[in-house]
Amino acid sequence: AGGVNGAPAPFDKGGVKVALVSYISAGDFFQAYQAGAEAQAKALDIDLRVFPGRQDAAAQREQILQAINLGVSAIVIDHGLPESLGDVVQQALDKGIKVVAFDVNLNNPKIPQVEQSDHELAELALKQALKDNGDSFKAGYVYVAGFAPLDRRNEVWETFKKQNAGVVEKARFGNVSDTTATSTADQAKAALTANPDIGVIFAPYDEFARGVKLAATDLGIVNKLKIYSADVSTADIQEITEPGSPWVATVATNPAVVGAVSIRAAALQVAGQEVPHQITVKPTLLTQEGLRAAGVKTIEELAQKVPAFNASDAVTASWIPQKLF
Ligand code: SR1
Repeated sequence: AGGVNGAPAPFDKGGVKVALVSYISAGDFFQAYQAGAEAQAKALDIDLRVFPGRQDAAAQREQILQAINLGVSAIVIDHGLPESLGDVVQQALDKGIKVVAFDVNLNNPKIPQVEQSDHELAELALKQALKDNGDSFKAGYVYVAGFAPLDRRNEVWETFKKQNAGVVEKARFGNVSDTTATSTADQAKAALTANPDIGVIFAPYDEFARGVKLAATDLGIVNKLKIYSADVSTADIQEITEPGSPWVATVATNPAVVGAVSIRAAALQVAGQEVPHQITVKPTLLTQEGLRAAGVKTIEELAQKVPAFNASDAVTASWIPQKLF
């Protein structure tokens, strides 16, 4: 560990221990988020300890206790169930450990909350659905309650239905597990078979959208369905832009940038510097048409064309290296 030139203590010496404790690790979004956190940690000469998530609340609690015992200076908590985290997070704070929460509402003024502006994300996706389909359509909706970003996106969906009486939710389904896409595909198949008049699916998580696309392909109905989602990855871009794909739009940040922002929020707190309570990384609407026209095939190519995919100006400081990807 050599430290970072010009950085305040303890980053001038390097080797500051930080833990990243995730609830979910499977899937493109979470892998890219972790990669971004690792890149930012490396640039700050942080000794990042990654605790992979297994969708297991008890295991996540145990991992937070392990991180406390390791003597970390900060813990980034990436998703999770707030009811099972409150007391262990309080133990960390009581020991002077700084905590950052990404997409989990820990409701503590000492814990900055990172999010992707989920209301705006859902609004952009649904505005595109209206533009493409008019204000009267039968919809399927993919949702699992209890995940902060999905709950925030759900608030927008509920308002959207009230404002657009012609939009009818015919089916609601969804699953979050280590097999989210395939389990959601099984549910989607049943929902689409029972409701052949569904023409639009709001699936605000890329694993959900992938599952619905799988179901539509198996049922041979890709040409009568349009899928609107959240998130993006290189694999998603390929699925969106392939000929005949029903996945017509997504609204997304670069998850690697969100991971980097989470580490910066932890580092600034450890250095004794101010961090806003609410830290937002804004998403961008990406349509199938736009991606095809731009010839974008990977997230790296997207980052070259859309500046927001390269970096965020949230929680920066002159001593924090930012050119990571
Ligand atoms: C189960 S929650 C999944 C969401 O978390 C992140 O906010 C991603 O955007 C993903 O859609």
